[in-house]
Amino acid sequence: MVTRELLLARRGRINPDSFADYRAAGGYRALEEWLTRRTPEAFIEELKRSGLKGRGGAWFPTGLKLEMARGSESPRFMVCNADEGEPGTCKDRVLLEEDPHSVLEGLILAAWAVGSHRGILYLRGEYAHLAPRLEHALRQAEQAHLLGDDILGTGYSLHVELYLGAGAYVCGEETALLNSVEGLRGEPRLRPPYPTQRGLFGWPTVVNNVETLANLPVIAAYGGEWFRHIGHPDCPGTKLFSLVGDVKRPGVVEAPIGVSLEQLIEEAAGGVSGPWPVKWVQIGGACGGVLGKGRLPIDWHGVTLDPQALKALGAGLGTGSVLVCDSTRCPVDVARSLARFFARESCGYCTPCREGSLQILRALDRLATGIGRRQDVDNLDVLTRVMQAASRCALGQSAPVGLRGLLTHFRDEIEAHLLGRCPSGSCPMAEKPAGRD
Ligand code: L3W
Repeated sequence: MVTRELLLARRGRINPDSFADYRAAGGYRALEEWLTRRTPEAFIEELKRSGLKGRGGAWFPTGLKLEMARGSESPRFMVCNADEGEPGTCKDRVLLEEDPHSVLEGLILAAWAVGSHRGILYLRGEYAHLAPRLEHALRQAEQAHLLGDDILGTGYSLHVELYLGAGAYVCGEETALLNSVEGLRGEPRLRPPYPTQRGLFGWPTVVNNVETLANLPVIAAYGGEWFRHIGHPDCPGTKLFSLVGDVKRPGVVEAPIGVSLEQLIEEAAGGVSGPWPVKWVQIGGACGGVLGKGRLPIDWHGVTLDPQALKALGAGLGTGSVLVCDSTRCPVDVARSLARFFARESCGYCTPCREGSLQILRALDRLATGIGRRQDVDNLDVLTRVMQAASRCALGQSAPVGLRGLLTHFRDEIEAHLLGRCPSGSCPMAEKPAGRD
C-alpha cells in the first residue's frame, strides 16, 4: 500500500460539521492533555524532535519557527495560511473541507506553544464556500471551551478570526498575506525582518500552512520520536500529494515523504491516462521543477519524492503537487498557460516580475500561434534568468522555474515552433493570423 493516512484518516468517515464526530474519533484529546498537563516549551521540543518541516512549499523547520516566535516580544500572532493558490494544488482544501477541526486543533496548539492570544485563519477568496463550515467549527470549539477565554480552565485565552482573501495568488506569500490582513495592498514585504520578528502590525507572528498545522495534533498525540520514523529520515512524516494532469484518478492522496513517483502514479493515481510514455512531470505547483526527457520515463523507477532527492534532479517537492503530462502534451502550450497565470497574478511591484512575466507570455503566444522568431526563444532564456535572479519575492523568483525546465528538456521541440510546426500537434497553430509569416 503506497498511501499512509495520518491527516486524512478521518476523510469521508466523519461528518465535517459534527464536533461530536471529531471528538469520538479522538479529536482534541491530545490538545487537552498538553494544555492541562504540559508546557509550551515541552511541546516545541516535541516538534523539534519530530523533524516536522513546513508543508506550504518551503520546508522550514516548524519547531524552530515556533521557538523563534516564542522568544520574541509580546503580543504575538498566530496565522494559518489557507490561501492555497498554487495551480494544481488542492490539498489544504481537502483538509478544510473534510476535517476542519484537525486544522483548528493544530492552530490552537501552535498558538499556545508560541504564547499567542490572537489567531487568524486566512482563507483563499476562491474557497469562500468553506467559510460557513469554518465559522461553524470555530463556534463549536468556543462552546466546548477549546477557544476563547480561559481555555479548559487553564487561564490561557485564544481568539481566532476567519479572514477571507480576495483572490490574489501573491497573498499566499506570507508577508503579502499580512499586508492583506492589515488592509494594505497584497504586496510582499522585504525579509528580514521575518514575521517571527516583525509580522502582523509589527508584532511577532507565526504563519503556518494548513497541512503543517494539521500535523500538530498527530505529533501531540503520538510524540515526536514516533513521527520521525515515518517518511524520509531527513524529512519525516507524510505529505498530501495533489495528483493532477494525465492520470486516471486525479485527486489528493497522503503518502510517506520519500515515496516513489512510479508507485504514487501507478497505484494511487491509477496510472497514466493518456498515451505512453510520460513526457514530463512537474512537481510542486506551477512554479515547480520539471522532470523530463532524459530522466523520465528512463529513470522513472528511481525517482523518490523527498526534498533532497528532488533537489539533486533540479526540482523540489514544493507544495507536493504532481502534474503528469503524457506524450501528446506540447511544452509551448503548457508553458503558455502557466505564463498566462503568472502574468495575471504578478502583484506588479517589481519590474523583473511585472514586465518579465508579460514578455514571456507574449513570446510563448507568438511561438504557439506560429509567428515566433528566434529572438523569442532567446528572450525566454534571458527573461527567465532575470526573473529568477532579480525578482523581489519568491513568487517572481520561482515563476519561471517550470519554463526553464521545459527549455532544458524540450528545446528542440520548442524551436520547431519557429518553423510553424508543433511536433505534439497540440498547439493552436490554427490561430495563426493571416499574412503574418
Ligand atoms: C525566521 C529566519 N523565519 C525562513 C520562515 C519564513 C517562512 C518560512 C519559509 O517561499 C516557497 C517558495 C515557493 N527566521 C527564517 C524564517 N523563515 N528563514 O520560513 O521561508 P522561505 O523564505 O524559505 O520561503 P517562502 O519565501 O515563504 C515559499 C514554494 O514555497 N511554493 C509555494 C507556493 C504556494 C503559494 C500559494 O499557494 N499561494 O504561493 C511552491 O512550491 O516556490 O519557494 O515562514 O518566514 N531566518
